[in-house]
Amino acid sequence: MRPWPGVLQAFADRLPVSDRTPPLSLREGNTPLVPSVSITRDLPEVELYFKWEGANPTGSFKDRGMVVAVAKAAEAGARAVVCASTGNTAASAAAYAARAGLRCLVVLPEGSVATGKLAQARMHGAVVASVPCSFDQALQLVREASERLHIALVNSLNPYRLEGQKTAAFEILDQLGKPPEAVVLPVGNAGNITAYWRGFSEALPPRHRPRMWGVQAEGAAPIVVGRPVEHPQTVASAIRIGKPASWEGAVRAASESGGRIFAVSDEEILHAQARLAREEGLFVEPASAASVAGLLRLAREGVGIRGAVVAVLTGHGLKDPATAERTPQPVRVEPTVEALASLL
Ligand code: AN7
Repeated sequence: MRPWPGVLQAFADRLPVSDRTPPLSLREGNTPLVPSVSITRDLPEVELYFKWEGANPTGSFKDRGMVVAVAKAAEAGARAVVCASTGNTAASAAAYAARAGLRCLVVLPEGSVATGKLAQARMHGAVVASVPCSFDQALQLVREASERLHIALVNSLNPYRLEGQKTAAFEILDQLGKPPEAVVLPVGNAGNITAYWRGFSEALPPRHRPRMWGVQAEGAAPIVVGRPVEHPQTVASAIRIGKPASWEGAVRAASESGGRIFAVSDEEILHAQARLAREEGLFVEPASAASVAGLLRLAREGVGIRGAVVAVLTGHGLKDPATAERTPQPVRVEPTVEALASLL
């Protein structure tokens, strides 16, 4: 087996790269497509798979697009990159900037970023600015800053991000050996659903493309309610976004594919997260569990679902260890076998 080279090299023929693009790679992509062993039983006519994007180098799907965006920034002679982030974009930007020898400025909404993501940005040497505003305001701020300070913007407004992220669709087709009937994924800034739809549209003729189901959190569901949400609220901090940058891309993906964008409650998200961890062995962060929560909601509503369905698990649970606080505390016992036996 040849070693996996990473997204830039593996998909060079389908990405806007050339001989002049630096060969940046943390061996991102090629993430497992894991068959469901338990949740699939709730969906009798469905073959359910999880696209496990938490297996990427920084623990989220952002690495696919970030490697392209940072390599192109380096190719263009940039010395620094900047992004606003609910956390994962920042962690990924910091890692790839470190590897490429670029400076990195990340702008985070104060108090809204999970501990693990913040730790990543700091460890990778990014300059971390915490601003007392929402993610949406932070994104507006970095748009202006990138123009005035001449530093490369690596949010998904950067077209190279979505180009890189579309590669997950190519991998799913390869791993499944056929197009799935549907793909379900969380929607925050709406870049990922836009990118998946682009990938499937490039790879498949119209009638073979999967339905795209995008899931928002009820307290942060601007696309579902049809207008921006000024104070988005949800336990899933990664998708606490009130004015998605790729709003139209998400709407188009859902409508052209015969899918839809809908919302689930925080309770449904946490329930799905617990089931993934306890029944499937997959610890995902809350935002990622929205995909499975959405699928279970569709099943309850009696939406006819059959065939191969892929739920995208966008980020690793270790990024947001606070969610484990809801589970039983460790039990303090004496260091004896008898004490352990009494626990079982
Ligand atoms: C785990 O890092 O927006 O709909 O700034 O971290 O493409 O935004 C993260 C988003 C889903 C939503 N799952 O994807 C950021 C950021 C996880 C995420 C999403 C995010 P988009």
